[in-house]
Amino acid sequence: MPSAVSSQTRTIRIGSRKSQLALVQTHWVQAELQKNFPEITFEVHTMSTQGDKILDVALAKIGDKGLFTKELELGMVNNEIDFAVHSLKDLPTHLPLGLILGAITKRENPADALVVHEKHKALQIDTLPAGAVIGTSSLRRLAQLRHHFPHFVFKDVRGNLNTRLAKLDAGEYDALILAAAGLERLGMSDRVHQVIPKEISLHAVGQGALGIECRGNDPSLLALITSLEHPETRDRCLAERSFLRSLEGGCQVPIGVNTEIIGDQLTLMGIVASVDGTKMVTDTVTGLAADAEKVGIELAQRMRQLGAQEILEEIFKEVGRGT
Ligand code: DPM
Repeated sequence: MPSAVSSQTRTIRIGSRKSQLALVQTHWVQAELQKNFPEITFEVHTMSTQGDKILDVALAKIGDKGLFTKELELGMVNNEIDFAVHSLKDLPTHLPLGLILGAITKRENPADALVVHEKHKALQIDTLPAGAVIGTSSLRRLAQLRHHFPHFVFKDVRGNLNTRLAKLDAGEYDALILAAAGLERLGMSDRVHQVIPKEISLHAVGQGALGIECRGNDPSLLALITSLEHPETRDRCLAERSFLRSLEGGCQVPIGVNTEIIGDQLTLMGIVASVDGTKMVTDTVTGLAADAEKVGIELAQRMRQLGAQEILEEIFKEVGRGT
């Protein structure tokens, strides 16, 4: 197969989901590449994924592999698109044969954010009243928040960001927990009422970064994509993904992380929590950023010895293994 880049048309097809957030992200990638390679044409091709179609079922219950990525991956395998832009946290840690994670872009704030109904605007997460209805479909957020705030009522919420915010504003929830990065990218930073500190809740693996997935057999295409790589984000996210992969946790299990790089040292903190928030295992490993994946594996091994595996087995029994 001729390389996509050396082909006569020099048009590169970028695959994206259709959601507003996905398109903002993909258009950013498209614009950056266009700047770096003005002689090439970059086109965006949109596709719906299973996760876009099933909107009425709790995410954790669908728990399928690559809920937001599979159709785009098929598109690459079938040569309908050349690469795909994903929210890295939605990209499974095991990729289909022939596909690789070509680049990881600079991360936005990876933390979760509290978004409140107007009537609570004087309050913070630790002052919201008992019985406050908190909207989230993330088992990770649910488990960690339940641990600290057992007096809240947690309720599933699905749909795109605007749908969720509309439900909040209509009074269906007292507050939502959403990724700060998603709100920021959509120009809604003003809805970030409080950034949830890591002492309360660790973020998801890869949160706030974009992952560009491509075919592994096309070095000239890879060379385009790696122009967008952000080395520090890559090292942090590779450690996080290696931790998740080693624990065999999918993206729908209560596993959270925090990473930091100082000099050449990378520190990875992890948490595995039971869904009811009563059991938690947490630990931290520091190692060379250049050995990011090793740091992730080591943390997983240590946390397994501390009981993380038992907590995960319990959850897999209920919701399946996911990705
Ligand atoms: C994954 C989760 C959620 C998304 C689970 C988790 C949140 C689901 C929910 C794996 N993917 O975080 O524990 O709260 O109902 C998703 C969002 C973004 C990427 C939205 C969000 C934007 C932020 C980013 C959905 N995927 O988390 O509020 O790029 O990291």
